[in-house]
Amino acid sequence: AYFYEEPSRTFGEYLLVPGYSSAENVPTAVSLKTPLVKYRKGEEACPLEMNIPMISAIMQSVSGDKLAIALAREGGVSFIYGSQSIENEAAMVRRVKSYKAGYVVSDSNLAPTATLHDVLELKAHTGHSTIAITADGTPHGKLMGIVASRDYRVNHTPDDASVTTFMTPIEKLVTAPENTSLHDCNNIIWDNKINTLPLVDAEGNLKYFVFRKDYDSHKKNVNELLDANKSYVVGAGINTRDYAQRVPALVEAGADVLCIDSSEGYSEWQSRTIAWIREHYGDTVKVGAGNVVDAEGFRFLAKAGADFVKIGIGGGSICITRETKGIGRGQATAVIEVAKARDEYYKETGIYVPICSDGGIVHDYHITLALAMGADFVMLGRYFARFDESPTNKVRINGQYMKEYWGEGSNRARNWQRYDLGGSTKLSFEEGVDSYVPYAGPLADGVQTTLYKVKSTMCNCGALSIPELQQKAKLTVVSSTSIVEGGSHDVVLKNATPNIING
Ligand code: MZP
Repeated sequence: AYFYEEPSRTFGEYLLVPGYSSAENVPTAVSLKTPLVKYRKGEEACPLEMNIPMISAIMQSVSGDKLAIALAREGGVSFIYGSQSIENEAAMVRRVKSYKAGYVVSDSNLAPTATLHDVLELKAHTGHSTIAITADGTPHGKLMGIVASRDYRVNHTPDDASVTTFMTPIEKLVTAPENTSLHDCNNIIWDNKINTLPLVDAEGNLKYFVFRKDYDSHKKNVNELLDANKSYVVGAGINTRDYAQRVPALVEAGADVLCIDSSEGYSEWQSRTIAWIREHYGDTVKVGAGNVVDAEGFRFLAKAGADFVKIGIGGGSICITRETKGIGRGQATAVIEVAKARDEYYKETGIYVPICSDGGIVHDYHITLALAMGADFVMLGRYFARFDESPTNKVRINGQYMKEYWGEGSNRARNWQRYDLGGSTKLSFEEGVDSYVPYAGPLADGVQTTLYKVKSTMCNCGALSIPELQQKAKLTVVSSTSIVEGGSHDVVLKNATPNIING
């Protein structure tokens, strides 16, 4: 047997040591752009990039079409779960792809006293987040006004975290009650010489924006302003059994990227699946593979032609693989080793194969650590399951709102293919649990808060981009005593809420 000299470690055992921050190191200047699929040295741009380094787990309790739309709006990508019939999975992909953020209505359909609610009525059945009002109701008509729900801003300014930052061109923040008529909105905008009027509800919470008529008038047409010809990017999970049927259906439905979903990716089944895709689609169909936890596993999948490689065995919050089978590796050690292998492979071949740290992100700062250790992006299950948009029930337990969250290896998901080792005997023992996670509201709010923290930490490390963070980060292993020191200690907390899992 081979014995590793060092124990394998996980994120909670590391901290970042700050570097020099210049005056330029402010969160709004940080870019979180990252490649999703492989590219060759010298190529102008990676064929598929993300604006934020987050993808959602290929799980029944996480990645349905609703969550996929919400995450795509934030600049990330969901992978629709594959543990369902081919038809249902393809239908989910199709729903995401056919979703349009913008919707154009004719000014003549609106009375001069029309309120925002009247406009929103028009879009209620379509679910669009942006309404443009043009003189003739076509995207090319004269723009009369734009109404956007609060998540609009993230489509257009993905790096902004606050309303005031969003409205940089104006000097003062003017808000109006959400039932102000559009006509009055325009007067307020005009009187105050502002571009954007946030509308708030009775409690003062931001609800919608109304934009000045000529807002973004440099844009060619309204179509462009509404991201209308573009659909959201969405991924989909596949397995190593029915790929000859599932892949064509997902490609036909419009999936932008696929990923082989397996707890153990260093296998002949994965290379056969990728080879089949290359034989039938060449490089036009992008497919990630995994999961692996060492350099050997990475090299195997990179050579097999994977577009990205996922890292992680046994670290997922709902995972009991390590307890059941005794396999796995501390997530931090796995990421560090695979990142080194990715860089070496790039030097040797000129091909950059992005890597994804999958599972085990408990605190927001774990994302920053994973990126600093070399991950190009992270995959999260528990994190996304907590939001409104995840497909599971919201329930009240002991006075607290919770969302259900179960593993793909649990009896509830019965996704035995994910744990399949081939051969005729099907695996049927559980490797995952069925659980609750504390409800955390809308995805947009959660993701923006998380990423603001990530950007702030990056600034503390003197980094304005993920590659710069990877180059400049200084990481230290911490002792168990200093981990205790890192939380509040030796004080009695005023608002301590017992028995709540950390969100
Ligand atoms: P987490 O974000 O909840 O910590 O982990 C999510 C990851 O756990 C998934 O992306 C997947 O790799 C893994 N997973 C999903 N189901 C199971 C299971 O039932 C599992 N064991 O380990």
